[in-house]
Amino acid sequence: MRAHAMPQRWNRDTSWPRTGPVSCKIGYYRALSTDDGCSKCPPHSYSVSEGSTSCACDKGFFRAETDPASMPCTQPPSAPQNLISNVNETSVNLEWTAPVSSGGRSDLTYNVVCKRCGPGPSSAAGLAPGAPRTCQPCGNAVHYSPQQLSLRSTRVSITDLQAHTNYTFEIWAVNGVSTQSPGPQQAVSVTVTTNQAAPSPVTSIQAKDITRHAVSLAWQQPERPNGVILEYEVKYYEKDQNERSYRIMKTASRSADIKGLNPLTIYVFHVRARTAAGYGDFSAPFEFMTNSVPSPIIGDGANSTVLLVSVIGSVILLLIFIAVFVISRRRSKYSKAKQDSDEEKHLHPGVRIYVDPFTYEDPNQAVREFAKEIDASCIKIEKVIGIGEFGEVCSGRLKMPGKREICVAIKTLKAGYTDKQRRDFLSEASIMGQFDHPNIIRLEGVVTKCKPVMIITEYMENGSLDAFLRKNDGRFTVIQLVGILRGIASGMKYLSDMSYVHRDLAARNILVNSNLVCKVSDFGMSRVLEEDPEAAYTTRGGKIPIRWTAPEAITYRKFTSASDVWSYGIVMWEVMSYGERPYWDMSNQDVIKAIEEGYRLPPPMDCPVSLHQLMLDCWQKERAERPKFSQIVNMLDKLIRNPSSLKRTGGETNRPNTALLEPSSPEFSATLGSVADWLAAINMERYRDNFTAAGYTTPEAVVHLTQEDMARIGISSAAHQDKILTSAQGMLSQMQQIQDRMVPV
Ligand code: ACK
Repeated sequence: MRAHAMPQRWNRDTSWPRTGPVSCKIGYYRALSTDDGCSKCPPHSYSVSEGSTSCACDKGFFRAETDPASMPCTQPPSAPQNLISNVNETSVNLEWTAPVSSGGRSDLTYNVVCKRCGPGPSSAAGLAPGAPRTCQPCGNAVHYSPQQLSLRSTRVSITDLQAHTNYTFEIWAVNGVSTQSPGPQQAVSVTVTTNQAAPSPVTSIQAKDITRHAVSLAWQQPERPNGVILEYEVKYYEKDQNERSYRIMKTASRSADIKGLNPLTIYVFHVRARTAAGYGDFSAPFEFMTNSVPSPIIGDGANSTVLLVSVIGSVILLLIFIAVFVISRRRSKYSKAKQDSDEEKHLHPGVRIYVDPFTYEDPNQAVREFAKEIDASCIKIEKVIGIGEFGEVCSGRLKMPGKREICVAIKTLKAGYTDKQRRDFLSEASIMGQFDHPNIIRLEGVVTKCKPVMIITEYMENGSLDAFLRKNDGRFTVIQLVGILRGIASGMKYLSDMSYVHRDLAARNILVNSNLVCKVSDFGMSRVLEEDPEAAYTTRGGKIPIRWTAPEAITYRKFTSASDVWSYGIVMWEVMSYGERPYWDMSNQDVIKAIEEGYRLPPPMDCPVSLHQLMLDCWQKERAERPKFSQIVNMLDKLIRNPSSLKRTGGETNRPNTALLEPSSPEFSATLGSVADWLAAINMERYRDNFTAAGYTTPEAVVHLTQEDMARIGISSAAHQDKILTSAQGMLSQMQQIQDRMVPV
């Protein structure tokens, strides 16, 4: 037998006689007359006559040009599966899984087709339902990573798309016989809408009228504005000075007259545009030198005499300029210092500024700009979970085409709403849609084209923080509580960086998910600017959550990020006391009065001193002295990294206690007045009779209580003993403080 020495072939029929050149029978072939023998037709192929040199492919099967005759005939692949899209501003990531059938080949690749489409039937204003979308190829401006064609991986990133635009992407599975198949090819497609994005950089800057001290600059709109350009920012500095010392000018037009420049000095200019999505990148540097004469030498205002004088003057002065270059460099130290103090403004590149939807002439425009319209058919409402200001709040599921199904919360606008109610309701979505932070509730989109009007947000399994804490009283470690506080502070830092003032920060407006991640929510209070150009804020119906609000916001409606910091201090207290009501059952008027007189909430039971100190810092009367949210985040991070700093609690503190209630003061009598009232305020009134029977009838009598005393009068629960003891010690320290104040030092 020689079979083992022959080249390996598909299904060689070794029983066929091999002596002499015999023609192959039907179903067999011999590619070359020099081949050793006949071979059986490979799968999906056949030969219909004797002596075939190749086998033809069955119907629907093909052979690529480079396929050997011994290879089975194959088919194009079926469509890729499970295409999922992920939109990030003007980029889209696509992922899919391999087709069910590769067609019997191993050279499977994928091609991406990108089409830019008009508005869809469900979201297009004025487009009849069922009307076809008009689509066109995306063109060369779009980029694909790793590539658009012949992709081996099952994912691709597509960047440089236009903002707020519908795109349809098709993923085609392709193999070596795809081009031969006459039938319809299989692809999978997904349609997405890109989000807002900052404008692309300004590119063409020109200097028009240059004089000794001024220049007129003009530029073109960025190639991709990605929205309405609200303003341009021009940054400029002397070239021989450090870039850190620069000046800024803002303008709404595409030109700027820059004044106050030094003669014969080279300046560097950068321009960037801002839309509702924030600032784009700065342009590349644009340099020019100021003139030596007062009249312009370039542009419309130039005349020939002045031009000649200018040029000569410029040459002479340029020589002088070079000669004194070294000296001027030395002097520039002074001028830099001056600039640092007088003019320098530090930019925060890339920081987005929140846009108040009420500044839009048509608030619906803000909704269109910041919130994605969702087709109602994508939403399944499952159950009512609460009642919001405008209607029911439900939980349910959202399944967008090409996306995984997710749990959502659905806020509905109840029937019979007025125009104003609709506007106010949707303003929350226009606000929320501008934020993108792990500690801010995420907006999925809105339903405005049919009723009920809905706002769809991510679902937070554990609901509001205040109720969640009350339900889980005492169940968390201090580190877990600090983690909660850190998340809220981080969300608030993001909001304050965006110049957004919340004005209603409270534990009831924080939502908690199943991982204990807290997210700031409730952006519903209408932020109506008063007509006063000083821009003091007012609240809807003048309602202010007194217990959570800073004094200056209550008295003269000065709502700022610093007043949000005050509210944050109250949230800290709510968290550390597991959802206790701030200032218990005191009336709003008493709270305002007590705060005005310098009293502050005492540390909750078991609250680390460092955290109560941070609360007190947040409650500084002078708002400038309160910490910024960035400092609060840093501080909490430090405490988390160093848990021993959280060990010391109120009981051991010798820090002056500025706690709210002062037992010997008239306020104390007015608010608590008796041991019974005090016990009620700390939720321990069940022991009123125990105290009375044992003769503890005045605050002075209880402040020296010990654990043994409590056991003796029948308070056996260790947790209750702790609570009463901590509160009694708080009272004692207030009394001592009052005595200290009365004793002249
Ligand atoms: O305390 P809760 O369970 O949490 O009751 C209120 C109710 O709806 C009315 O506001 C709950 N709620 C609001 N938004 C969400 C959300 N995104 N996820 C889960 N529950 C929510 C809130």
